[in-house]
Amino acid sequence: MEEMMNEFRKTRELIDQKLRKYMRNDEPLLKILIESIDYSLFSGGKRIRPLFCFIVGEIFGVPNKKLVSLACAVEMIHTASLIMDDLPHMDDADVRRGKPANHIVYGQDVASLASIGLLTKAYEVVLQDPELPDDKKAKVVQKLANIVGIEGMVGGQFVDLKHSTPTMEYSTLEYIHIRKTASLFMGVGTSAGIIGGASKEESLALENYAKNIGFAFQIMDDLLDSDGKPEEMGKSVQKDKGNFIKLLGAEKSRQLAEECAERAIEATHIFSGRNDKLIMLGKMLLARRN
Ligand code: GRG
Repeated sequence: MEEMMNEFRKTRELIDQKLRKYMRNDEPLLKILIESIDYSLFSGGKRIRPLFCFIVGEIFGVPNKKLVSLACAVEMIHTASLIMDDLPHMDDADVRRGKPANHIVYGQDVASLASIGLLTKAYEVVLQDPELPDDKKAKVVQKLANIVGIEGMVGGQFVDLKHSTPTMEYSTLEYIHIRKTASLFMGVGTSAGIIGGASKEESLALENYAKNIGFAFQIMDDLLDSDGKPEEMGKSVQKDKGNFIKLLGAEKSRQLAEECAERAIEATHIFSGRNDKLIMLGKMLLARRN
């Protein structure tokens, strides 16, 4: 576990350094927009998705320099989604990562543009990466667009906004969180697999692993929200919407998260002998406190 924590710290440093490079923009007229993007991009995100990206890369012997554009792209997509999610016409949250949400500081107009700007940049950094061959870049961008779009995060957010209630069907809750949360993990796993030359079976295993850890991650998020106070959690919590705790109760939710983690671990057997970090990541996500 200590080795993993060290790797995690190094990943955060590398990602911060590369993100600063990708986001560098000296145009004076854009100063506030870039400031608003930086405000959210460098506000203490855990960088779990980039870590997952590098772990998958290692399985296929791919050096981090071939994965870093993808790792940064997913962090850009993730941050773009958080900025948008917090907006008043979405989840209407004032606090994110212990700080005022982007739109509270910069206004809704700037926050919306920061979100779209980051999302678009994500595709650009992959497409411009000289380390990757064109066919792989195209496949990765197609995968990312798919997991963000109507069948992915956008669809999940829509169903969350329009159909989430404390008494909704469990299948609706599942629909929402596979798309809002797990799909980005799925996009990371399969995209890193594309870069690593994964076979069809390996790609399916990565998708299955990612779906399960992403889902477990969301259940843990709900458990932490239900236990925590907003100031401890660093974000607004306890909104009048359905979540795992309201639908299943805390104990069953925890049990479900553990089952998902077990399913994730089973999915890694195809990588036997190279799957120790995937297993550790699953355990680490279940044990998380923030
Ligand atoms: C991609 C711009 C865009 C929109 C898609 C708004 C939207 C549609 C989707 C919202 C998705 C969302 C907010 C999901 C929540 C996922 C989640 C559990 C976030 C917390 O992740 P952590 O704990 O966050 O990794 P940190 O702060 O560590 O980065």
